[in-house]
Formats: sequence, C-alpha cells, structure tokens
Amino acid sequence: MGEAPDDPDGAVRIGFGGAPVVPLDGLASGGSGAACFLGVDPDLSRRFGGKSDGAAAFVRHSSARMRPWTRRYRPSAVDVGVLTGDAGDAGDVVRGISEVCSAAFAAGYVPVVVGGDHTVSYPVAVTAAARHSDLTYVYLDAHLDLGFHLDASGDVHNGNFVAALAAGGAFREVVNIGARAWTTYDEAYDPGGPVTIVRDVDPGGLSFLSGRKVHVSLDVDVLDPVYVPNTGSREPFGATPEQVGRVMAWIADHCTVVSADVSEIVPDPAHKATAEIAMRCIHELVKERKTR
Ligand SMILES: [Mn+2]
Repeated sequence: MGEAPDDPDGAVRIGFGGAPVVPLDGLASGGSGAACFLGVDPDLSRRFGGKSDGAAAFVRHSSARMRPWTRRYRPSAVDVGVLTGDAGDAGDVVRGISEVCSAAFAAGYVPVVVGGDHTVSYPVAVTAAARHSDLTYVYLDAHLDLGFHLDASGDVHNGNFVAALAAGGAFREVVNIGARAWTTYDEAYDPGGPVTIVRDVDPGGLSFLSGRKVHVSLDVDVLDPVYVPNTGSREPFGATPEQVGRVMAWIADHCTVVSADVSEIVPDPAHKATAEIAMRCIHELVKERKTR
C-alpha cells in the first residue's frame, strides 16, 4: 500500500478527500454507508487514451486539503490504501480490489475505488453484483465503452468492459449518463444486454432509477475538458462539475448506492483541482446515513 501525506495537525495520515488512513483489518463494522476509499495506481487494461499510471496517488495527495471540510461533513469516510504494481501484476491487483471491496462491504461501508484507466470499474462492479442482487450499473462517461465490435481479441479493456458487464447478466440494467462522443451515435454496438443511454447530465431524466440499488462509476471525461483537461480521451461539449454534482446528489437521495469508482484522471501537478472536483462529486454521491 502506498504512503499517504501527513495531516497538518500531525494526528493521523490523511488520504482521499481528507479521509483518515486506516488499516484494512482495522475497519470497524458500522461504516453506516460511509465511503471506504481504495486507490489503484497502475492502469489495468488501457487501450484508449493517455496513460494514467499513478492517478490514485495523485488524486490522494491533491485532495488531502479537503480534510477540514470532510472531517466535518463526512466524518466516517476512511482510506484503506493504494494498490501499486505494474501491468504485469494486473491479476494480483484485480484480486486485491475484490478482497478490499468485500471487506468494506462486510464492515458496512460503500467501497469507492480510485483508479487510472476505466477498466478498474470492472472488478469493483463484478464484486458488487456478487454481493447485491438486482443491481443497476450506472456510469457517467462521454463514451459508451461498448466496443466489442472494434476488436476480436476478446480482451476486456477500457473501451469495451461495459459490454462485458452487460453481457455477463449480473446486472438488472446498464445505464450511461452523458454519452456525447461521436462514436456513441454509432449503430454498431451490440452489448448483448440491457443498456440505456441518458445523454443529458441532469437529474430530470433519471426518475426511472428511483428506488434502485446502484453501482456508480464516474469517468471524469463526462466533464468538459475546460474543467478536467488532464484526462486521456477528451471530448468537447461536456458537463460542468455542478451538473455532475447535482446528478450525484440526486442518486444519493433516490437510490441505494452500494459501491462506486472514479477513473481516467491523468496525473498532472498543473491540474490539482481536478482531484478535488472528482472527490467532491463522490462526496455528493456517498453520504453517510443519518441514524436519527
Ligand atoms: Mn470515457
């Protein structure tokens, strides 16, 4: 597990969005629906876009200054570390993701995996669907990632893993929010399972999701490149952070969020604010449950 920056107060190590870093085996049960962050530093299976190796460490370090606010508004969120390794370790990393997510579920947390390429969503979603029946996979993404028709290799990568999820049959429905790339208007996709596309990044089109259990995946390229220029597959005419935040808040208020992931940030010290945008969107999505 990677190192976290020190808390300015000196009391704890601080991680994603200012959450304290805790050992995985020290997770107390009773997470009460708070976020349990896990970072994944290596790209798992990138076919499209610029490399984002080291994205988790970048997001973690660049969002640490949110601590005074998340300590107040999301006090139970925790960070259990960053998985490291290289492409040759992808199998080990995938197993690690599954183990950590299972431990987070068992302790009552909402696992939130912060990765590099969007393929990181695949093991998180599969682990979530094994634990929760009747789950809907919701992904905010400028692209559909349904590209099995583009290659015959059979490999799962960041351009086709959603087709693998749809065809796998473990999800009630796969729902994209924000597809806008020209490729998303192709008629060639044959995902082999139920896929719904909601092009407007606006809660107004989401009422059909009300009451559902969901896994939510945020590919930051749903945001306009003006806000997140450091992403691998930039598309113009994107959403504002406020639009994404409103969609996340609507999902938090109307659905049961069991797990989440965020990906496709390319580490760049010139754009540290993108880490805070990503973390703020996640904090709109994963609210701690009120006990009263
Ligand atoms: Mn994308």
